[in-house]
Amino acid sequence: MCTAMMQCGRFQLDLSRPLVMGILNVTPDSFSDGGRFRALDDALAQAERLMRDGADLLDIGGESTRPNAAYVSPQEEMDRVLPVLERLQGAPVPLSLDTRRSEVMRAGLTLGVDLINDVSALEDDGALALMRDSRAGICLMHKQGNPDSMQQRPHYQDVVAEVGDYLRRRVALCLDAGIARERLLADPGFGFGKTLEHNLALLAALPAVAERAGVPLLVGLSRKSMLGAITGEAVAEQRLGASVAAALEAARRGAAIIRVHDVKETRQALQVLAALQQSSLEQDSQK
Ligand code: 7PJ
Repeated sequence: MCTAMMQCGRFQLDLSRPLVMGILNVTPDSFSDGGRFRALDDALAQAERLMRDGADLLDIGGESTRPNAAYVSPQEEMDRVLPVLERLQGAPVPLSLDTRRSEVMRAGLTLGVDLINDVSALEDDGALALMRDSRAGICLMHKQGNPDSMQQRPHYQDVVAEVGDYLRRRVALCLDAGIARERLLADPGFGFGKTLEHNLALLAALPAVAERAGVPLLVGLSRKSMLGAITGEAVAEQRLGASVAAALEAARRGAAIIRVHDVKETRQALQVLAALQQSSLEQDSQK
């Protein structure tokens, strides 16, 4: 468990229990004549649903960073996410923007996003300075290679040490730039240049990763192909059970924020875990 508070734009987040971040992918609906308007309406409806289901944060992304994903230009990325952010301004939960491009970050910050979730850990030119001058939270994620090729030959001597040390270096860079530690999250980046064995080693050793990073962890395991590899389920949308199990194990190993597609189901699982942990504590104190 994590005792920290986190500064996240308009919000101070209490990380003493794991929070659920709902994923909102904004991609154009190519089958509809409605085009962008239809995509915007769909995204807003999905945001409403995630919040109704109990999402503690929303993570809005317009560029797929999945393995082998097609290239999306920065302008296209902005055309997708900015109208959604504009309409969600003032939302009752923190709005996170999933982007690795500083120009997209800049536009998002202008619209008041509370968190920048960067799978490149602020490696893009200008990203660090931009974040220094804002009050948004930052998630620094590890990846090996780039999404177009990262799953070809992932290689590590000691995946837990290397990922943990990378995160520690990115945290140090932020601290040196004058960014408060309370604004930072780190993420081992499940599936980003990692084999199944690497992913499992990282999940099993999550407390060691957090220890090295020195800030609370955000983890994303929802529907990922590692869960397909374990279960044999080829269809991502059919990996709900595996996703909930993975989320629960991440929470048990101290993850502060869990990034998921299925908010309602994940929350239920976390509520059961919390009730059990509470009961264990009470039994221990009666001994
Ligand atoms: C992650 C992410 C993740 C963070 C994606 C997918 C691929 N951001 N963005 N962590 N994954 N922080 O959801 O399958 O694991 S996109």
